Amino acid sequence: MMAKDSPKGIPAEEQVAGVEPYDGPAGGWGALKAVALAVRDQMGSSKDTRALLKMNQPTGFDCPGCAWPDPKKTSSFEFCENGAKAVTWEATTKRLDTDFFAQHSATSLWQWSDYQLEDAGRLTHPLAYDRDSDHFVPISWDEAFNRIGAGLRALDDPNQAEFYCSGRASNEAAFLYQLMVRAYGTNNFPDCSNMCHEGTSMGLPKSIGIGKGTVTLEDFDEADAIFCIGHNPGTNHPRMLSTLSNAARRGVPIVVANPMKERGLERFKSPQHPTEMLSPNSTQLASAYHQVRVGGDSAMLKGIMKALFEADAADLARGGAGLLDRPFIAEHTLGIDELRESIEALDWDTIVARAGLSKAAIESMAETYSKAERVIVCYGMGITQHANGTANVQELANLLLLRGNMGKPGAGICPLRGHSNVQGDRTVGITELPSEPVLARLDAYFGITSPRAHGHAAVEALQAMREGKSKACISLGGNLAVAMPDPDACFEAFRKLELSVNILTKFNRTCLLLAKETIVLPCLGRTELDEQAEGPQWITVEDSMSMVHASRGFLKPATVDLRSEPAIVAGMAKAALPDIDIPWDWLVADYDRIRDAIEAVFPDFRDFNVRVRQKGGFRLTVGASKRVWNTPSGKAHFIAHPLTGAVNEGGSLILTTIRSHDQYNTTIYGMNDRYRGITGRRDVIFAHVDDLAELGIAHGDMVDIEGAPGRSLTGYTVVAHEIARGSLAAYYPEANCLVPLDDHDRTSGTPSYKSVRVKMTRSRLTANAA
Ligand SMILES: Nc1nc2c(c(=O)[nH]1)N[C@H]1C(S)=C(S)[C@@H](COP(=O)(O)OP(=O)(O)OC[C@H]3O[C@@H](n4cnc5c(=O)[nH]c(N)nc54)[C@H](O)[C@@H]3O)O[C@H]1N2
Ligand SMILES: Nc1nc2c(c(=O)[nH]1)N[C@H]1C(S)=C(S)[C@@H](COP(=O)(O)OP(=O)(O)OC[C@H]3O[C@@H](n4cnc5c(=O)[nH]c(N)nc54)[C@H](O)[C@@H]3O)O[C@H]1N2
Ligand SMILES: [Mo]
Repeated sequence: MMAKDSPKGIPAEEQVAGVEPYDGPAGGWGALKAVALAVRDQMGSSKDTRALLKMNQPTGFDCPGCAWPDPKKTSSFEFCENGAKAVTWEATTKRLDTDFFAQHSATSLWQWSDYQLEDAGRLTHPLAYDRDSDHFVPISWDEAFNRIGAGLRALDDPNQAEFYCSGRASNEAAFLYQLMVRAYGTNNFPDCSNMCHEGTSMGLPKSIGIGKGTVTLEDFDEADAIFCIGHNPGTNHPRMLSTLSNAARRGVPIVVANPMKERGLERFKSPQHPTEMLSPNSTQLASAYHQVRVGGDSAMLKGIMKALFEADAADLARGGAGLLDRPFIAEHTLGIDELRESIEALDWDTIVARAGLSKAAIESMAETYSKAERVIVCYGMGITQHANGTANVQELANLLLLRGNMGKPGAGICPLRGHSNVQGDRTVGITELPSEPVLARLDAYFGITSPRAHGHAAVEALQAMREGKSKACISLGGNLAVAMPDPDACFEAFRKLELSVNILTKFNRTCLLLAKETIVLPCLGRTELDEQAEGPQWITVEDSMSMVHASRGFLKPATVDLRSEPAIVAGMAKAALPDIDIPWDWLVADYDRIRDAIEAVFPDFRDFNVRVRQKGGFRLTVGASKRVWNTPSGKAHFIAHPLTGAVNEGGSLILTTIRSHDQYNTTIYGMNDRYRGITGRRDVIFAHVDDLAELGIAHGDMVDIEGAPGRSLTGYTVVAHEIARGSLAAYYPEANCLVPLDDHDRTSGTPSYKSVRVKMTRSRLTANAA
């Protein structure tokens, strides 16, 4: 059948199924429509749609979508399409009841896609895999806990168990979890931060004495330049677009560095803004958009600093005061000379080639930077998920320190965290590298002896499981096997286990990697009312800006049989540790008691139960925000790095893996990626039109992508896109098969999800498809 010309005038012969450029702004009516559809599909006419109105309100629940903070001043509903999707998919009326598992065998469910599994609905009962029938069968909570306890007690050594934590868990659940795990005897805490902002957690303490961002939301009102590097807020932190558009309206330059043109960084029509919604207008966001090559950030940042040093020298030569903040550097920092020497040693040709940006473009970034008195640098996975992720983060700190853009209003560093409480989980003890003072206080409060040896982060955990050294894996949330790189290695690792336990709201593919004993425990989500022995409870979370606040679910739980995460941890702990005298039930009966314990172990939570009851909560101490540098020297450090980052060699392209607009990590809500013009499919590769021409490949052709030996993606459709030369992009988790488990940042352990060296050729499947 002949395709008709599209409404955008693309001739029929050039049309590619499911690919059509998107001309609109981010947000706008498209966002409202997407929410309406999600509500209809997931919640029908349920009255629980009122949940959407209580998201991020002082008396409501914290949005499970992302860790962007809430504007304290607004009492009105802050609309966010992807937050709304996260809520509707949790508050769905669909259920995975016992009939579902009676109907579908584990083997048949393995054929389901992530989208189909997620769409099937909420878990309702504790389940265990029954090998004889190949079905998951319902079991009682007591039975589940007994089996888990027996499995953990059967191991020769507590270090044979891995305890994963995803960033959805509340402070209370995570704290109780680390208590159980340390009382059991290990520091094996692979956590989703290991795949995400570990470069921040490991890199920033060396630079500025804390592994967290230094800015607050109010700082954005005072900034006079904002840099957005390697993050896609239109999809992943949509509430940030309100902040960015307020800044843009004030005339603040917003400088973007991203290999892909992302609509959410270009234009925004705010659903909060009735006049904007009703007019053809939208707010222009980026004032300058630099399509840095994938993996080219190290070169770009060094280039900006080189241009700054050169302009500084020129200014001094003219008799000016220079462009560096010399009093700040003298009083607060160490290492400037080494940094300067390392940057002066680099030549511009190398910088330009490696960054994929012209010298003029890099100089213009330096000029915007040096003209502003107060600069915020925001960044995400485009910076951290590389073999040089930690170095990248430290280069951002170098750049900010050169002009004293740390610890003053309107300036600082802003890592965009992923999961809504990933930062909090770390704060309350989910780490494989605990500090001695923390362990000493934990031991004193609970009368236990925590292990001192360092444990496993995510890559190490999977390697230990694969080698048979670790035999049990318990996951508090998440979809570890699917989120990790290298499914061949990671799936095999899970299938070797003696015991695999997943505590989840929804069933996912990690549950289907069948261990000797495989148990799935259904838990309450953020939106739901949590009733414990002494009444309804609420939890706390910490956002990207170190604000700790309360979150109160109020919807009727999906079924009566669900338990809260703290209650599940307590149930496992009692079964696994019968001889340890911790009053688990008493702690869970009233979460204030867990918060008191958090305060005892982490003194920064002083008066926790009082302060968190104040509207908006409180901010944890961030020394660097006040120019207090908690480094061994008491100063902030410039850290000189060699030029790093993936290089296109021998005709290779560098592939980055990204999120579509219709997914939450491994949770696929739908097959569209509206702002990138993709509808109904995910099997696409984005490429630059000139790279395609060089390879003799046309837009819409079917291609194969070859990575390291034995790693390939076949039969993908290539889409000409506004992406940097030499760079490709594909969706995660499908493209994880191209990322070797061993290819990670040696400092942070973060997999190189965003710089995979590949070759692209016309597909060998083409003949069959035609
Ligand atoms: N709706 C929704 N919200 C989410 C999530 C979700 O999946 N869906 N996930 C949550 C989580 S856990 C996280 S960590 C965050 C992730 O939020 P982001 O950090 O925004 O995550 P990504 O989509 O992986 O990629 C970000 C951007 O990096 C760019 N990029 C890729 N490679 C490079 C590079 O080499 N250099 C530079 N400068 N840029 C590059 C991509 O083009 C993309 O625009 O979002 C959180 N919020
Ligand atoms: N190639 C590639 N791989 C990546 C990335 C990438 O950019 N590229 N990003 C990485 C990043 S940044 C991250 S953070 C990881 C994500 O890794 P994970 O956090 O492990 O994965 P999610 O997909 O967020 O987890 C989804 C599951 O969480 C469960 N869940 C949802 N809500 C709750 C809750 O309230 N409680 C509990 N207990 N469970 C709940 C649901 O059952 C769902 O199946 O993926 C990483 N993997
Ligand atoms: Mo993340």
